[in-house]
Amino acid sequence: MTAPSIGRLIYERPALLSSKPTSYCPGCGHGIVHRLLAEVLGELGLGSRTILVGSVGCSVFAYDYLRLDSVESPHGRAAAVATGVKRYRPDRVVFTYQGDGDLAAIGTAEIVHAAARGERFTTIFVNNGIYGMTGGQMAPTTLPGQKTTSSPLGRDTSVAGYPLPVTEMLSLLPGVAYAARGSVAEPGLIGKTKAAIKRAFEVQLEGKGFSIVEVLSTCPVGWGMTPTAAMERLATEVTAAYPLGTYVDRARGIAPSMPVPGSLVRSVSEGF
Ligand SMILES: Cc1ncc(C[n+]2csc(CCOP(=O)(O)OP(=O)(O)O)c2C)c(N)n1
Repeated sequence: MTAPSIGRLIYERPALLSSKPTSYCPGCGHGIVHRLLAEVLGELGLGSRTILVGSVGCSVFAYDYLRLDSVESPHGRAAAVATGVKRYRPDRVVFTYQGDGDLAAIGTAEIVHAAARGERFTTIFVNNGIYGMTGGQMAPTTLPGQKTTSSPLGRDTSVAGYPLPVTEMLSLLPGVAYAARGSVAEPGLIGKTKAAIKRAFEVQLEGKGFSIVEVLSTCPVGWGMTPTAAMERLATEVTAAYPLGTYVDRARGIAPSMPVPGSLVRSVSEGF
């Protein structure tokens, strides 16, 4: 642990967070999420038995920043790799760390089917609404009207469709034991996001099924904003489109308010 003092603030680096400077831009949320993971896994005493399954995107070097065993996966395939790792080593705690381009575009099939199978790993899904690493192109999560390098006039839903609400969609699947959406927009929300990440790992330890925490995050460079303006946009416009909270925690009796597929079939047939 190091403890440099910044005025009255004491910054203690969690043991699972490396001292290596990251490649992240000023105002990017990946560093905050890394720190939350290091804190949670340290507090749960899981550092020595956790395997990070990395992905492709700005967080591709996460294995350098988190002091964990790790496996790197091809773009979008983290859920498939994690499936293999967890099935081979069920004694290990396994999680994927994926951006929205990785998880919600090229990796949609992998994440949906891993969740449907109820694979017993955890996914940390960092949604900054854009392809950050490759220069800020439109992602499936980009908001309607949002300008990106591949939608310079703003996302036109008549051409590019509507954003994918990944956490809402996955929460309908019975294999999903826990699904929540948090944010890095301000300290109180970061604390709640940390609690959600902790709960997701607890659910994995209990062997309940798949668990996911989506974390709404920023990409000031890709959004063409200052870090401060990006945080404000995250707290307002982005959060309005992607509501925060626990969508499913089946062990605690929190289930989706929308009918799950089985009950939908029943209620439709009963209704007619
Ligand atoms: C098979 C393949 N296709 C495309 C790419 C190019 N590529 C690298 S990162 C990336 C997007 C990553 O965006 P996201 O997952 O949202 O993460 P971020 O960089 O925003 O954190 C793409 C398309 C690649 N590396 N491999």
